[in-house]
Amino acid sequence: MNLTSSPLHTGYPQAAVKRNHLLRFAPLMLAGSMLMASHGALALTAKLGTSLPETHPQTLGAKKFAELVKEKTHGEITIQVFPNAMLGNDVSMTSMAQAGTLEFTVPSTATLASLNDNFSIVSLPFQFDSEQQADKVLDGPAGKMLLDSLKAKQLDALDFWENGFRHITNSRRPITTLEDLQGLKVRTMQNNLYIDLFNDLKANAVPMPVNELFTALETGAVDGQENPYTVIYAQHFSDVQKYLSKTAHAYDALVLLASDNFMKQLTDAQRQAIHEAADEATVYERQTSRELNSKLLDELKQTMTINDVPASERQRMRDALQPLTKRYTERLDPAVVSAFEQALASSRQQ
Ligand code: EAX
Repeated sequence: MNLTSSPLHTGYPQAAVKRNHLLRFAPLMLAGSMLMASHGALALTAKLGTSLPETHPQTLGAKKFAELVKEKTHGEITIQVFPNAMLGNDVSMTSMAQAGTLEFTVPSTATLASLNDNFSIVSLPFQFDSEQQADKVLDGPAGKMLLDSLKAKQLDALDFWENGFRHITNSRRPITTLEDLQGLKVRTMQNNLYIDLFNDLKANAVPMPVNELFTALETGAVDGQENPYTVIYAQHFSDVQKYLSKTAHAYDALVLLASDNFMKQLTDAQRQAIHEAADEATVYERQTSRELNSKLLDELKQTMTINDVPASERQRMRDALQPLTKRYTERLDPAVVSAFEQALASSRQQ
């Protein structure tokens, strides 16, 4: 099987050029960044970087978003999608979007916790019972508080997308009890909550970008990792991991981010078109993620030993993580915590 090709680090392309300065650029520059759109308006080229391969819903959703933006702006805005961490990893691409040197990216909420600790509330272990509950909470006032908070970080957070429930894979043994995690070197996202989560479960957390993970698993630098089935499949982790244990220990959301620097240059109509395209692409991305997550298990069973984790053991993991949940919740904005708790409670009543 063709293993995950290492991302071609082609360096990142030219910065998004500012509309009001473009006119001073040489015609050559105009040829690269600005073309006359079909009905005479000036056209802009923007770049969207994802950290996951072409086949993952994060990138499939990005391509749908780009298609919808081109259609809704009548060709005025063309978004080029660069998958597989070609432009950088979640952390570096988020910084580039803040700086205005990348127009769009789609990191995990775990990455955004470094910009605003309140995003940790999404990553709390066993926080959500289902994708539908996550949609209700994230698409409501509680989720909007998080998205709106990024305006202060030069980011226009457009929508929550889905990465999915995260499960543990490793090369040593099936995880069927809390104790099975002890001593395992587990790669985590570069996020303090995930690092603490696996250390509190007596594993050894090893944070690193997802595009470095396949090699770390292949060389045995780490024993395991945790991700939704779509990432496990798209990154070919099944080639270098024997066991997949269905812990569903956390739900991971992504956020479609626009650089505020880019959005400020646009007309109201173009911004409206981008928000509409984002909303439509969100429905598509979540649907694609759920369809794939439901059928990939059969695919992964071909090469991996897959086990359920008894509810009693998942409860023991949850109990063991209570101190972490309390510690992180106490650090967050009480208004955000209260909004999430209300949204979770009302979603359980429906
Ligand atoms: O962009 O880093 C990870 O494990 C995440 O699942 C993913 O890459 C989100």
